[in-house]
Amino acid sequence: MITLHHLRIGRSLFCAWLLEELHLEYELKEYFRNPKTFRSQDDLKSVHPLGKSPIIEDGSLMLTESSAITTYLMEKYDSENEFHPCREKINTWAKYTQWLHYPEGSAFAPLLIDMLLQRTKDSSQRLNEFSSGEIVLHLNYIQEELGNNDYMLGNFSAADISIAYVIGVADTGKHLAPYPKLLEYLTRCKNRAAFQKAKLRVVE
Ligand SMILES: N[C@@H](CCC(=O)N[C@@H](CS)C(=O)NCC(=O)O)C(=O)O
Repeated sequence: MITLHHLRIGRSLFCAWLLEELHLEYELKEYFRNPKTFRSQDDLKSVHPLGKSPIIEDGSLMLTESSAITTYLMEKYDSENEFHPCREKINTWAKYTQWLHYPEGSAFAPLLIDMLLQRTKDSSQRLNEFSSGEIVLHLNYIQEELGNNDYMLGNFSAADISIAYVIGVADTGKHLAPYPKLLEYLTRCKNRAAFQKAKLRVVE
């Protein structure tokens, strides 16, 4: 059975969401952040040297990085291509891959900087200018690309789990007011039965 190592609060909820979409059974192991630093603690670091979640174990495999975990789960458990396009449809597959990696690779960094600035009440002008400009750039891009579709590729795919995570972070940072379509998208994603199931089990 798969084990999901979940640091409260964090993005491993989104990994649980994918496991629920796939109807996979999983054992959940929970960890808590240091209340002062908000970082992970020795218990998670004893599982993996980075001490960052999500981490999954599946048999002898231990895997980190949300997008790599998604790719692995798709390869192993989505043989009917319900949640990811097959590689023969190379252009659709390439766009799927872009949306899968874009949140961690590009869109999350300015949101993280902004989160840290808000949390520490730091007012570094340079960081503020960088993060606010980049956040607008990325949110405009995602909303534009979503267009009138329900999901990034039209139908729901595992890449939506990556995008919904980053849109959720933008929502927490109070950046979504000018982006009604992204707010609707986030609600649509979170209303999925599998997300609701994951949320009941994986406490944020
Ligand atoms: N790029 C990694 C990021 C993992 C990560 O930073 N996870 C956060 C939780 S959302 C974490 O474990 N933070 C604890 C720490 O860095 O001390 C991924 O996509 O899985």
